[in-house]
Parts: sequence; structure tokens; C-alpha cells
Amino acid sequence: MLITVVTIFPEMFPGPLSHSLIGKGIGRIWNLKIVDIRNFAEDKRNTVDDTPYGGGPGMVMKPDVVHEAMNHALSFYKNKPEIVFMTPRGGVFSNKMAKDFSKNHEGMIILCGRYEGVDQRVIDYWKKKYEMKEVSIGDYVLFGGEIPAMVVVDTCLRFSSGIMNNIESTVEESFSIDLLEYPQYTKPMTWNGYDVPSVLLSGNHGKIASWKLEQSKQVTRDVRPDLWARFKNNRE
Ligand code: 6GU
Repeated sequence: MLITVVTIFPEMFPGPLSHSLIGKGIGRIWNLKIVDIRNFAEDKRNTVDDTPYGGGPGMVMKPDVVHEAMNHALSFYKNKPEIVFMTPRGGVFSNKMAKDFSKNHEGMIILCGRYEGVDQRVIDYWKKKYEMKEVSIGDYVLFGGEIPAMVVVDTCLRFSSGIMNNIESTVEESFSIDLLEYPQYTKPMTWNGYDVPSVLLSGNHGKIASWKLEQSKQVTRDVRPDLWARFKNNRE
């Protein structure tokens, strides 16, 4: 699986993606390529942006430059990869989206937006011709799509085979996708006057399982009423 990130800040990668299980999978389970948009600028100054028509603050990334960078990224693939444009104007990223993206074994191209935006025409073209999807990671605005791209890569790789060899934990997590995780404990049994819940020491697997589910329900109800409502809806 090849993941290509198209960005004006190539030095931000692989960054955190070179660590942990994801990093260990690089070169074995997946590969990362970076396309520097600036290499596709057509003038001496390497201009990638310009002032917006109609006025307004900031700069807009030029359609011709972004288009050439994207075409270069596409040339790395035999078949059609997923194409994702990171933008706060996109649909909100989810586990389900990540699962769908990771089904494409060809991999993905992730375009990172910057500044006040990207010329709408190149977005329209790639959406129409290559089914590019616009994706946001939540209701807040970051300076650019690079960190969101890392979030998407991390999440998608958790669903691709080989990295998460601990099958049990993926299955368990996917069942409880609408519930938050139950709390975890490890040694020592008593720390700073706090004890590990005794049920976890009981050896009664049925009791432990129902305790975990109850804890998951409780924390979800308290912290995420939106998820709780969805969970109850899906159970009915
Ligand atoms: Cl994808 N980009 C930016 N710049 N800000 C965001 C985002 C993306 N998702 C949430 N906020």
C-alpha cells in the first residue's frame, strides 16, 4: 500500500509517522511518498499561491501548480488510489471512513491544503474526474492539512492487515465503536492508595466482560451523550 502526501511542507513528513507500530510498518506493509507542491511552480520564485479574486484575506493555492503536483502523485499508481483533500470544509473523518479508505489496497493520495484555501476549480476537477473526497478532522481550524493528513494515515493503517496483528483487540474495538473504552489497569495492585477494581482480579471472565461493558456505557453516557444516543439507536 502506497500513501502519497502532496504538500508545501514536505519536511513535516514522516514526522510522527516514523514512530510506533506505524513506523515499523514503513517499507514492509506500507510506503510513504511525499510530493513537494513547490517543485511544480512554473516561475523562478516558485510561486504556489496568489491573491484571491474578489478580495479577502490571505492567499489561495494556484490551480495549475496543485494540478501538476497531483498528476505527479497519481503517476506512482497502477490502479486508482483513494484521493483525499484535507480541508476544514470537508465531511468529518470517522473510523468508518478510515475502514473504507483502507479497503483500497492501491493506497491513497492525500492533498494538504494551506493558507486560506485552494482554487476551487482544481478541487472541482479532481472531485469529478477522480472522486476526490474532502475530509476534515473536526470542528476547529488548523493552519494546514498536514497534521490532519497524519491523523488519517494513522487511523487507516490501524485497519490495514499486518500492522495490528492483535486481531482480538481490533475485533473488540470494532464492536464497541459507538462506546468509549473501559478503563485499564496494570501492576501494582495498589498504587498511591488506589486499588485495582477487585472484579478484574476475580478470574471470573463473564463477570469481567459485563463489568467492562458497564464501564464503557457509563463513561459514554457521561462524556459523550451524542455517541450514547447513537449506540442506543443502533441497539434498537
Ligand atoms: Cl483537514 N485542515 C485544516 N486546516 N483544519 C482542519 C482540518 C483540516 N480538519 C479540522 N480542522
